[in-house]
Amino acid sequence: MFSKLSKLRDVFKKFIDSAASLLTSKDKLLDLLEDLKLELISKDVAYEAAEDIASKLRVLILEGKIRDRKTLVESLRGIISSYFENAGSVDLLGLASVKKPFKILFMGVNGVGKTTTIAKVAVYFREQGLRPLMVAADTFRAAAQEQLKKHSERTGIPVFMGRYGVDPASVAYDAIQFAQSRGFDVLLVDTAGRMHTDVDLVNELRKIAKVVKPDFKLLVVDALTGNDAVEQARFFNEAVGVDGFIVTKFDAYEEGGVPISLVYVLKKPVIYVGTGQSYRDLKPFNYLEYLDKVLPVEE
Ligand SMILES: Nc1nc2c(ncn2[C@@H]2O[C@H](COP(=O)(O)OP(=O)(O)O)[C@@H](O)[C@H]2O)c(=O)[nH]1
Ligand SMILES: [Mg+2]
Repeated sequence: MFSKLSKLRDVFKKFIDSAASLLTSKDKLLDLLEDLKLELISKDVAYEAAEDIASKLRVLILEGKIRDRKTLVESLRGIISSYFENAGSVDLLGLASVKKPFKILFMGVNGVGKTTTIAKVAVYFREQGLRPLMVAADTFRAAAQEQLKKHSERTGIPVFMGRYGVDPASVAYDAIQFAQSRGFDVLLVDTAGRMHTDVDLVNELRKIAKVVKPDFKLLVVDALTGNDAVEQARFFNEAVGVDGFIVTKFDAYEEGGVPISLVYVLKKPVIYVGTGQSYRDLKPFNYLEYLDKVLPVEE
């Protein structure tokens, strides 16, 4: 699932190598922590998360719990694992299979890969036996409608279109009636990713959320935007709430820290990652696999 992420891995490796040669001196070990913190931040680990990792390690060092390389790696893995565990996990397919129609609101800034991701999720759900309907509720840009229509033509997954400039909440409302009468299992609602102002965007999203009453609010972020992904997460979370994330462009992502930042700061799980431009390039996110890549137990 994770071919890249090499820069975060290098940071951890360098830290572990240095620390392993200084285990007899608590002071020297403690000195490494400030450097680790800064290096983590430079690899997209949010400041608060990097600080927490360093301070938890500090306690373990002072308590004499870091005895060898193995306990060091395990401690680090334990600290970061706890962030993912605290964020919980979501079986979106399972949820979508029991409630009909299951309504998912897709949110995200333009360009992150939101519309492509909707098509990927729709294809995945169809493969699992569900009937998805994509809803083009971004009526702010004419191109957004066209984009979803194109994905519909290529995948054969139906799309409910709103006219350009029409109230997106009314498009979403009509789409729900349509889905109910035609027996669709899942509604995947595309929303605007930018408007004249942030206030306009927040008001529009709130209005859509009020009408749609989504069963799940998914935020799509682009790994390559690094710390901005977390800022976007805060923004959408404050505006309408976020239940989970999809992180796109993982196939090209070297820095590596975005998943840690999202789960630490927002305490909501990463559900899927985008791993390419084709419809099949969507993978369930497994944090243990992610940790195996950035912080392997065996060196
Ligand atoms: N490499 C890669 N490209 C992606 C991924 N997801 C989306 N893209 C590309 O990102 C670009 C923007 O995607 P789009 O769905 O139009 O973004 P939107 O503006 O958020 O709706 C397109 O060229 C997509 O093919 C991914 O997981 N990996
Ligand atoms: Mg789009």
